Amino acid sequence: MGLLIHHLRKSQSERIVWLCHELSIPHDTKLYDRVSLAAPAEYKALHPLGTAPIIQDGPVTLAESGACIEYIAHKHGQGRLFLKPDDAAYADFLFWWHWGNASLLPALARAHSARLSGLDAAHPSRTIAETRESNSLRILEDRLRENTWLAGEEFTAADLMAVFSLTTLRYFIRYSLGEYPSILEYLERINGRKAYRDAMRESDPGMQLVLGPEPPASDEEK
Ligand SMILES: N[C@@H](CCC(=O)N[C@@H](CS)C(=O)NCC(=O)O)C(=O)O
Repeated sequence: MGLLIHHLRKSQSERIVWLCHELSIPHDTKLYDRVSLAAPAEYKALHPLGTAPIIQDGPVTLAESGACIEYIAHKHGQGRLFLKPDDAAYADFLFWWHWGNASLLPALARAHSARLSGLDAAHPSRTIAETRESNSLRILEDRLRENTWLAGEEFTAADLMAVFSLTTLRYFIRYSLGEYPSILEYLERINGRKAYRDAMRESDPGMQLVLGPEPPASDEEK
């Protein structure tokens, strides 16, 4: 069996389909619908973590975005999209590569949960969460004002990791990017990549891409 991407619709596993398009890596994609926002039982049975993405490659079954991206890029893509230690932008690359899933997404999710839970706007748990959320978007805006891609001049896995939180995630966590012109220009550059558009068509056929300042009107909540 070759590389199989189990894609939960409108989820982080879109990153894996996008990676394969960027690197022209042959793959199959199996699509799953959410059940009350969660992954269906069939999906959860694939791996103890039970969250998207999950990939299979011969005897290997792997979950967790970072692990799946590193595995595919190094095993099937000659390490492309990962800068090497002798690259001048190596430290920047490492920071932004980890930041996307270790800081940005948790900051957005935590602030969203604090608001959903009805916590008073002045409650420390909410103010801390919302400060991290706005700080995350602010440092991203500052970075992209001066740089084409997150690591600098070169599109890398760091971009691949960050974009979901700025786009499809906004079907569930509806926040505005209206105050962040450099992030919006960056999303235009992302949409200029054929691999991105092809991957989105493959992973979520018919889905409206979320690239503008305002999130889609939707009933979905996470
Ligand atoms: N840190 C994990 C998070 C994965 C995750 O939370 N995926 C969401 C989709 S965006 C999911 O599977 N949600 C459905 C569920 O939890 O049942 C990763 O990056 O792979």
